[in-house]
Amino acid sequence: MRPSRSSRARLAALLTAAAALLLTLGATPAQAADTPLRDLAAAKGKVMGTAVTGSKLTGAYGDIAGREFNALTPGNAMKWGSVEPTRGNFNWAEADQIVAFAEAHGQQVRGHTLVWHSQNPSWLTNGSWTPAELSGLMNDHIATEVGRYKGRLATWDVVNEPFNEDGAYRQTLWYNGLGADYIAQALTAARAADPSAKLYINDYNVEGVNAKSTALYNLVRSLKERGVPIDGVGLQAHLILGQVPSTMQQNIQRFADLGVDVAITELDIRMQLPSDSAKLTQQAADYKAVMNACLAVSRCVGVTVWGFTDSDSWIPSTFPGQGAATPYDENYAPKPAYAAIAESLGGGTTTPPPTDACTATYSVTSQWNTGFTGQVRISCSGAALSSWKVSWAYGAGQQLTQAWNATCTQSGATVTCSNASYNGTVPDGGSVTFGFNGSWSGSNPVPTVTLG
Ligand code: 9MR
Repeated sequence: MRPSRSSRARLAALLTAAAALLLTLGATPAQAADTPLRDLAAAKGKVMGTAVTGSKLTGAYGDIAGREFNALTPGNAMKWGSVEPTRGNFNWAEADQIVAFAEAHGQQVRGHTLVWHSQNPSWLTNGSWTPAELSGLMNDHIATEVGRYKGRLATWDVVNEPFNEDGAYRQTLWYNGLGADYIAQALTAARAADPSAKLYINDYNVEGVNAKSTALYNLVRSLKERGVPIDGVGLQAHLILGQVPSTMQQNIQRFADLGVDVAITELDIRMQLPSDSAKLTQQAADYKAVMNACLAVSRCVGVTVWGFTDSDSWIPSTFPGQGAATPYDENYAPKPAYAAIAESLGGGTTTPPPTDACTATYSVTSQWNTGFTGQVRISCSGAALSSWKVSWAYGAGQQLTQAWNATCTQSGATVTCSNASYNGTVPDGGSVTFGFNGSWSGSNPVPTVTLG
């Protein structure tokens, strides 16, 4: 017999509850912070955003996007190729959906992106245009798209990725057709179409001080001098594990000093797969370092992650073998990076009671201008060890110089120490301590130590 409508509904409800329970159980290793990231960020007057895919904004994905973030960036929905696939035929469905979702959830929207060399419709890239035609196409596109959302979007990435790595202008449809002035033209058109939106130039590999970020800096300075409307720079921050540029805060500050805002617009931190606890610990330290670099500069308006879950990240398809770049895993369980973001924003995380009966505790026992001495104590209660290994990731560039009563190595930020020949045994109710010297500058935060 076919189940009745009501028994089918009950079955569906039961299955949903079971799925929710599984998700909850899956999430226990790294509990979500008590306070959503968006509330922590708002208390500091900052943006905590995520890129989203419109079709996914239901179920757990929609719940997290709405609960944890106070800003959304459409990952692809507002690109020219998405909104005008054939000339004069517009498709605003996904862009409209994301804007409506954001408005329903009290979130800002970052429009992304108007003038870029990539993800353009083929009718545009395959056409042959005089400079006047090209300029007309660009200005009309900006007027149409920015005008459609006038007064509703906080920010636009007006020009995306205008520079090569060496700081020369990228040879694009726009640069080749209109010269470098396409940038000023685009900004001017965007301002005319929505005077209340903040207008940005956005690029990657411009997070630290280097040739490319210096070219961007010089461009922004000259635009400001000329009175061209420019409100901010977006530092995308597609980063590699353990490679947060040490000059990031300094770089953010120099843009701020020009009188523009700065946003971290596309943060993700990729690693070689599979991930493991040492890599995820390092990643958490890296996320925290980026957050702290932004939080240290008042004109840094906030941070947007480029997808909040590993199931919605561009990394695996673009960098085969790499991934795990976002703060939530593929099953929506928060990773250590999530807790690191929450901590940087002043939140606490609810950590589950330790399941191991042996624990490792790190402490700094003395510290002077450039150096410090620290120790790790491994204690057992209700269990014992015959050998041990601990690891941690330094979050502020600290470097181990010497260790005693353990064998230690440091690779990037990650330190791994294992027992000496004579102190592998930690009896039930006993402890073993080893010590080390290191160097530091700026700050010397205590890392989280993993035993095992
Ligand atoms: O996340 C976007 C991905 O889905 C697209 O396939 C890709 C195409 O280039 O663009 C990705 O987003 C990019 C963003 O628009 C600009 N900065 C680099 C991002 C990653 O490629």
